[in-house]
Amino acid sequence: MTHSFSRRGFLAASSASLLGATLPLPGMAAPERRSLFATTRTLDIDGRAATVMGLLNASGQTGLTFDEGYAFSVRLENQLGEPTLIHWHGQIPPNVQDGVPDMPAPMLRPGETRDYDYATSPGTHWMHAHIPSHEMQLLAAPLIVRRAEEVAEDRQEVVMFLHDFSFRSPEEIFDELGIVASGGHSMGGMSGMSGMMNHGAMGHGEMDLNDIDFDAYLANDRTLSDPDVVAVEASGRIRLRIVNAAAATVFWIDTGTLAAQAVAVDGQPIVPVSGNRWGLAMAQRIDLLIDLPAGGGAWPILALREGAREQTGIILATPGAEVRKVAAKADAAAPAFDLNLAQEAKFVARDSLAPRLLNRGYMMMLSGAMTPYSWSIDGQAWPDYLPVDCASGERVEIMFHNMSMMGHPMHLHGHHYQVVGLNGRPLNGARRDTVYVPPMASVTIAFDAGESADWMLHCHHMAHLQSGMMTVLSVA
Ligand SMILES: [Cu+2]
Repeated sequence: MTHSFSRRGFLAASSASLLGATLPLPGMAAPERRSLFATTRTLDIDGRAATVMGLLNASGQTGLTFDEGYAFSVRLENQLGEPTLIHWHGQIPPNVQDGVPDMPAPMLRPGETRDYDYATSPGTHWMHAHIPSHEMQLLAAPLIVRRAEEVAEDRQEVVMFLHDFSFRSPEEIFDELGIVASGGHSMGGMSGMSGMMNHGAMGHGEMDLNDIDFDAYLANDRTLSDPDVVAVEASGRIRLRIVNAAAATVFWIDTGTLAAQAVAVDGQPIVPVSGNRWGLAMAQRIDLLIDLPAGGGAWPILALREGAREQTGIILATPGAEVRKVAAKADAAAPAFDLNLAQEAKFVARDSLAPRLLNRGYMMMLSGAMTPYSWSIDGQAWPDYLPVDCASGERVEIMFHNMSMMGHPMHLHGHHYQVVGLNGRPLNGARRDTVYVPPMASVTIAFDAGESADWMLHCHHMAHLQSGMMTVLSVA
């Protein structure tokens, strides 16, 4: 049974009238409504001006930060010259506020505003357009909800927000890859592509790491030619919140001589793990605790492009410390990320799902290849899909079985699932919303199905998403 989405989404849009209502949220402090603007801004990319999109708050800064217990009470205004919509990645709003175009709410027209009200979900999260071409133009920003214990702890909060950037338009990049032009910006606008997809093509041959070459890799909107230098104190205690907001780049986070403790992934606490190098796939987050040495100094925190020499990063520096220039290319290529799932196997949830009987189990095949450029789930490419059906409250397991030679970060909306299996071996893994499934491997997730609605389930590689690598968790 194959569903085509477009008509259904159009009809469902009428429920968007619910969005205007401002309802009190039980147990949440009522804050002032915050403003958030989808707008354009200008970045300096190694001396060359670039006009990109962005999400700015009322102070003109990028992103939003809340303390736990405060509602997400936000008025979003579209200041762009075209329709857009923002998804609150890692949050669990009512489905009508989830921010996927026409699922069910329509996009915001230029100049239009919309109010959002829901209970925040704590952790390091982010927000971005659920429209690949917009996300690739950097329409994304941090969305941080500080846990009560984090507000109380004596730690300096530092955010590191990673992007890949190209002076080429997303449309040019999609053309180069051979993705058929969508002719529209909404997911619904992708209709018409599916008939041309090579359903279920199996990957073969060499592993593919990077299918798009970008012009720059950014940390907090800067390259290493003029990096973000964060003022810290000697003996300072840091909570570093890192978000991989790149469209199609897996990074290795390298803290160099500084030892770090990973304490959360995708905003969800884990049993602390020590180390100085951490892989981060697209849309994933990691919280690192770093205790600086007693003497002053400057410490680069780098993000190395997987399988390549390019790098970006920020510098932590005490007052007056000499900040040495870091090259934009490393001497040697960084390795591939987590082919054997060794990193994922280290992560154990602090708050595991309660054990209970499984109501539904699914195996989901991820397939596709570079030539022709085509990626699919269970042999379908959006707007064709085979939904994962379940009922609200049921315990569901999904095994992502990657039959392709490329890794896929798989994101489920509206849920914080737990990783419970790696290549068929059970584990009490991390809570997440985005898990990396390496080539020819399998990862199993479990969750209790949430609100009765259609929730997106897709690969967070923007070109894979654009080519249709998306399906729906349909909760009855
Ligand atoms: Cu993918």
